[in-house]
Amino acid sequence: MIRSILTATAFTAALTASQALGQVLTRADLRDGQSLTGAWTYSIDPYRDGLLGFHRGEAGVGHRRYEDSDVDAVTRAAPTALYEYDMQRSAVADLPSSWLTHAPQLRHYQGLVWYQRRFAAAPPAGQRAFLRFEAANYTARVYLNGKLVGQHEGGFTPFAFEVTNLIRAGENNLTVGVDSTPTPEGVPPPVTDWENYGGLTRPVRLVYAPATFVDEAWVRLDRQGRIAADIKLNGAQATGSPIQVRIPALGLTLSGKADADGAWKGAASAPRGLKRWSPKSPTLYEVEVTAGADRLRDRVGFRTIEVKGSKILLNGSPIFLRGISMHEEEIGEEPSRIITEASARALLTEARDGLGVNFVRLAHYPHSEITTRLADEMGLLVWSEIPVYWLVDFANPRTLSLARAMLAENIRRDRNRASIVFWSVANETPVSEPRNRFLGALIDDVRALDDTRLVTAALLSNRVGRGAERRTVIDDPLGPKLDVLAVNTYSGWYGDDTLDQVPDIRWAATDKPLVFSEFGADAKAGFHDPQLQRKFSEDFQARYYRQTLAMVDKAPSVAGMSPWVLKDFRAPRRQHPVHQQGWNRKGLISPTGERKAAFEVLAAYYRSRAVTSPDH
Ligand code: GCB
Repeated sequence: MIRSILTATAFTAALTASQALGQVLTRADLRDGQSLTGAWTYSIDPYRDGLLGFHRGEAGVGHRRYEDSDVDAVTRAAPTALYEYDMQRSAVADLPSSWLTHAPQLRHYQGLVWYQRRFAAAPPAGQRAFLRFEAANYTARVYLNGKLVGQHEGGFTPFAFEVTNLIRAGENNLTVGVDSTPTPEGVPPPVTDWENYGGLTRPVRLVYAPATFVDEAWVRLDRQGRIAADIKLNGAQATGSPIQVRIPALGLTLSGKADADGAWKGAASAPRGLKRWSPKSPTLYEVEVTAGADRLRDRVGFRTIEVKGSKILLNGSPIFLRGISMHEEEIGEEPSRIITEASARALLTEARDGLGVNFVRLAHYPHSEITTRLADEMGLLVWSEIPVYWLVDFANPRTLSLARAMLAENIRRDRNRASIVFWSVANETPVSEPRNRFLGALIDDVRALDDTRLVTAALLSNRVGRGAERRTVIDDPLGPKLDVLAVNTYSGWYGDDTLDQVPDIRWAATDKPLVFSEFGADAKAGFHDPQLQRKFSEDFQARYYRQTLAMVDKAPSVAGMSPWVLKDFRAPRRQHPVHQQGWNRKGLISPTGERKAAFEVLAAYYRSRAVTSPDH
């Protein structure tokens, strides 16, 4: 790893001090605009010279990658000029993609990379222009035509900056400095169990909208069973502007006028003909929101999700969640977090049609909008989470505001996705007072932003009692604040239990639904050891699944599971030279998609579950 003299913490502190987080610009993926994906040039900047000079003052002219200059022309005109970069003649990368695969020497690079794209624009008269990034990992500074337009921290949620006054008719120069360096006060923290894919990993677009436009359009079936809409306009003409929400296939129109804040809420009883969204029939309706000159469309499914005792009810009937966890990493030898519709479809299809799942846990951070839209279409229930993982700096107010911003960005982005049934606020975080307060604040935020979904967190469990009384309990003080208890458990892989003991591990009953949010064991595809059944063999993993499923079957209150994990994924902590080679091998399929023996064990289990608890 290449190290930097300006610490990453100093870099992000400078970011947040100078500029607030960007807007989400909800549903922007459906707006008119111009795609800026494709060829960008890039330049690494391990010492962050493009930001600060060698005595920590202003960066030297010859280092400022973001300037709107033609380095070659400048140095021809002034032979004394010294430039130590030239973005126009730098290497070219095809974005979106992490930089880890741009060139072999970048495979382990963590730090700052500058990207530049020159493009022609033709801004329509009277329209506002925004640059919208679906994600940049981890911090991003965005410059248009040499001017800083904004900065954002957080690698998995979208942000947008208005550039109406900076965009030029004709040639434009967009430069983005992306720094992947994790910081102790960031979210996620520096130590995780997945690859830190630095870069512009999701699409970038120039989006146009009228002077007053629909900035938020949350449309859903509310808790009273009505179709409800919360609309927020942005622009000088917002106040008093007439708003219409139409669902033509249902013959439904809601209308009203924006208040002084540009906001309006409306609701109407759901028409009798409404077909509710479910895994069995994932019906989506065209929804059209109009306000003044703006018209925004979305495809929305309508369903309810609630908890009754230890059951999860979808549209009023109990559903068992036959799930799988997955990382955002495409199938292939050298993944680079390139999520296209095809790569997302390949993962979700293997989960739904291969394993027979009706539920995916999108771990451990918000996945691409492409994936959540596809889940809507394919009828997959979704667990969505933010990367409050292991040990974040719970006592630090800055870390809390960052996590709250990410949570809000994620919820605002995806509140219209019927597939999403859980918002999860954390994964395996150690219990402490500051942590309980931190997560408590996040849970309150979820409830304020969206009262139509369930709140959960992946917790840890404890063994209590002796002999016949020995059982596993979830005694996390966060439990009472959650709708669904979720637990990660690895007995038989980590810890001292043998696989023979696993089926007899007893779980205490809970008064809420319990989801086994993770269990799993590593196996290197192709390594068989039928006799000894050593760890890392497919045989061990298959037996681990059989034994763990027997345990799950005996546990009371179980409403579902999402074993760990669909596919082997890059994990720098995993360096066994024979079995792991930098991959977490708990996948049911290998990096290139070969199914391991345990795949069929889980698939067979889900086939039998689908008979006893059919989807509806
Ligand atoms: C966990 C974590 C997950 C890891 C997994 C493992 O509990 O939540 O991120 O990858 O265990 O493989 O150890």
